[in-house]
Amino acid sequence: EKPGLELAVVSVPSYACQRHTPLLHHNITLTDALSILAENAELGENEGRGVAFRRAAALLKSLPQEVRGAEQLRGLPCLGEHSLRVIKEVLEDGVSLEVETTTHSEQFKAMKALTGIFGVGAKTADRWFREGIHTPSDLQRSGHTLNRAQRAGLQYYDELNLPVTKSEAVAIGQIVERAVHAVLPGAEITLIGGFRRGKQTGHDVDFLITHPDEGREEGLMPKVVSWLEAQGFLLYQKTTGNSYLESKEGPARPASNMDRFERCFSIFRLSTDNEGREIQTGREIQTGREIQTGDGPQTYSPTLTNTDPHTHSDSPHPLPQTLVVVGDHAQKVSWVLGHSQCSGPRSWRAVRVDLVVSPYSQFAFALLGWTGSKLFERELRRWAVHEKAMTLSSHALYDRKRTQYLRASSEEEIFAHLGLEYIPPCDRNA
Ligand code: DGT
Ligand code: MG
Repeated sequence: EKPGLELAVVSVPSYACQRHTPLLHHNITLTDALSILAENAELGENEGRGVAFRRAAALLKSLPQEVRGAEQLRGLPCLGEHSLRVIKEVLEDGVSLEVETTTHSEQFKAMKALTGIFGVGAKTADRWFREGIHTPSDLQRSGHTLNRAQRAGLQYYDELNLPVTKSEAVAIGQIVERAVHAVLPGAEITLIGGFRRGKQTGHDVDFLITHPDEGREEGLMPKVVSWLEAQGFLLYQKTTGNSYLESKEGPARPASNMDRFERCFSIFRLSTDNEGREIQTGREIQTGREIQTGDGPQTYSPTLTNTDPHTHSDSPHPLPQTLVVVGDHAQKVSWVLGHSQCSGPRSWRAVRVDLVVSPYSQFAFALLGWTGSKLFERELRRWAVHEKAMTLSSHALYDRKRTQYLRASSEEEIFAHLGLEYIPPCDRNA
C-alpha cells in the first residue's frame, strides 16, 4: 500500500503566486537539499539554474503532505529532470550525493563565508576565492582595500550572521517608529520582508514607510537617518534618494527590477540586555535582578560599563532610553559578543536593517513587492507578463493591452487586477 498516492491526481497550479505556501510544510528534507543546489547555482552566478531549483522546492513546500515516493510526483509542475533526480535520491537514500559534495566543497563553503560579509556579492567573492581567500579572516589578513560597507561587514561579521529574532525586529521597529514620528508625525511604518510572512527569524529587518498625504514623504529618509545617527542607533548607513524623476521610462518598465524608492541600507546598534537595565548617558547600570537564559536563571551583579566608544557621556546627543530584547537568543548573542574584538562582553548587537520610503499612491505595490519571498515576487512578475500582458513592479502595475496603469490601494486589489486569488503574506513563503 502506498500512502498518499492521491497527491499525484491533485492538480497543482504551476506559478508559485497561484498557490498557498505556508512557512511550515511537510517536505523539509527535500526542500533543504534543493535549496543547497539553488544557493550553489546562485553563488556560481547561474541564475536560471538557481531559479529552477527554487521553483521545484517551492512546489514541494506547497504540497499538503509529505512526499514518500517519486511516483507521487507524477503530473506535478515545476519539477525539472535535475530536481526530480535529486528528489528521488533523497527519498531512496536519505541524502543526495550531489548535495553532499556541494556542502563539503571548499568553493561552496568559501563562497558562502565570503558572501556572508555585508557588501560582498558573488562576483567579488569569486575573485577573492580564486586568489586563495576562503574566509573573512583570510580577507582581513590579505590587506585588500575594502569599501565602507565591506569594512562594516567584516567588523560585525559574526553578529550579522546571527539570525535576527522577531523580538529584536519588534524592538528595532519601535526605534524606527520613534525616529520617523520625530521628523514626520502621521507617517506610517510597516514591517515587511520575511517577518511580515510570519518568519520567527530573519537575516535583516525590513520596513516600509509612507505618509497618507502624498508628497509629505519626500526627503524623509535623510531626516530619519540624521535622527537615528544623532541618537547613536546607527553603526553604518548608506542612503539612496528616490530616482523617479531621473527615469524617463515611467514607473513600471521591466528593464530594471531595481526600485527607485528612497532607501537606506543600515546596520543598527541594538541593546541586547535582558530586563533590569537602564542606560544613562553612555553608561549602563544593571540592577542585579535574576534573568532567564537558555541555561536557567543567572544573576547579573551590578556593573558600570561603558556601552559604546562613540557615545561618550559628554556626547551632545540624548542616548537611547530603555530598549530591551528578551529571549533565549540573548545567550547566543552574548557568546558571539563575548568573543568579538572589543574588550569584554558588551550589551548590544549589530543588526541589518533596510528602510524604504514609498509615496502613498505606490504603497500597495511597494508592500506587495517588499513582502517576498523573492521567488513569490519573481513568480508574480512572470505571471503578470506571460499570462496577463502586464508589467508589475514595486511601484505600479501596467496593462500593456489597455496601455494604462492600474491603480490599487491594497494588495487585494493588485491580486484582483492580476486575476489571481488573494494569497495572504503568511502563504507567500515560496
Ligand atoms: P530574510 O531577510 O533573509 O529573513 O528574508 P526576506 O524575505 O526578508 O528577504 P530580504 O530581506 O532579502 O528581502 C525582502 C523582500 O524585499 C524580498 O522578498 C524582495 C524584496 N527586495 C529586497 N531587495 C530588493 C530590491 O532591491 N528591490 C526590490 N524590488 N525588492 C527587493
Ligand atoms: Mg528581510
